[in-house]
Amino acid sequence: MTTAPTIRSIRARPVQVPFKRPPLSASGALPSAALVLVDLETREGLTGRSYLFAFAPWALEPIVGCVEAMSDILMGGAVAPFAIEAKLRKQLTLLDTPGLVGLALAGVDMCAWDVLAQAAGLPLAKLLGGELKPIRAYNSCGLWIQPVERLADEAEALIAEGGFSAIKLRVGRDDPAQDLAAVRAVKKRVGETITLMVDYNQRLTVNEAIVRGRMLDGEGLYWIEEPVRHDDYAGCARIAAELRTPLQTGENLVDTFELINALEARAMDYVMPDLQRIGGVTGWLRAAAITQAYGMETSSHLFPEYSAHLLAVTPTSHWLEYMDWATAIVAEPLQIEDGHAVIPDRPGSGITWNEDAVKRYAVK
Ligand code: SMN
Ligand code: MG
Repeated sequence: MTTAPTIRSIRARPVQVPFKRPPLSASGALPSAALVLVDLETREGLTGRSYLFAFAPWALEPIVGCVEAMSDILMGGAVAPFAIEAKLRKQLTLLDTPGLVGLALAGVDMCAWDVLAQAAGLPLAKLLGGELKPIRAYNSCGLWIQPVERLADEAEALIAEGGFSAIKLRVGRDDPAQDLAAVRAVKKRVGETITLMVDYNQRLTVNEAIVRGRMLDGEGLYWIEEPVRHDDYAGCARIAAELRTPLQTGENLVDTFELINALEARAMDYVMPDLQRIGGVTGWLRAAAITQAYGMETSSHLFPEYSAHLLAVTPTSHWLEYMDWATAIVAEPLQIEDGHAVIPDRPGSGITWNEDAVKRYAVK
């Protein structure tokens, strides 16, 4: 019998990476990609790697603190994700795990699975029982809120970046007519063969979402994402029932308990769990089993490097959200070919750091 690798330490490093196209959603701007790089080192010399998205620079240090506390709890224990999760949840019961603590937990979980896949000499997708098939992706790295005249050129550029057949446009401008003009400008340039999603980033009220959704219903959109508060499941259900365009939500669902609540409320037509909110690889696997049981098409949110592996073992796999936010700091960025993510044929997640870039973008 072989023994599981043993945790020596877990390190967390904050970085602020510049965006190629700085995000401006209907719910605000992001100045830089505030990421926490997590390294789980084992006594056997393996290193599992993941990163977390802190949204705001001020959230970096608290997340680093959470990971460091978890390192103290887990040091000397086995790299066994389910056991790690049980141990952390037991110790954190009184604090509870949603929020920043939950992000740290997910980051540690991803590292643990990375180590297991490396120890087995297999890409994570294969360790989980999948194969290295191309994963259908949409390019989400642009089309932020900006003057309508600029959108068509950017849409074309986004498609050309990896032969994408799908792109996502951000909407939720003060003037609904400008959103309609944005959709039409992009559609006119890219044509009907390109799949176009839109994302409101929770900007609207339920009644606004129904009115604005009806306005866009005839425009051939593939989905309308997060029109209202993500946790207003009853409101989302009303919107989904009123609109012909499918409603997409899920990036803010914390843990599989909330996922079930949302699914039971018929709060969406498609779902897109976020790896760091759903509980890392372990949480994703549970979520994928649940969304399969609900017959719900399942897309990813951010973290394309891990999501590509996971969509390969997701029975109702739908679309991978391609985001290039970690591209500058990983040594071998995720490749996109013909609009599909290429799962790297290397042991583990495939993430290693470009240490020069990490140094350059380190937050002191
Ligand atoms: C999004 C995610 C993270 C930051 C800004 C915007 C957006 C998406 O909701 O789905 O990509
Ligand atoms: Mg979104």
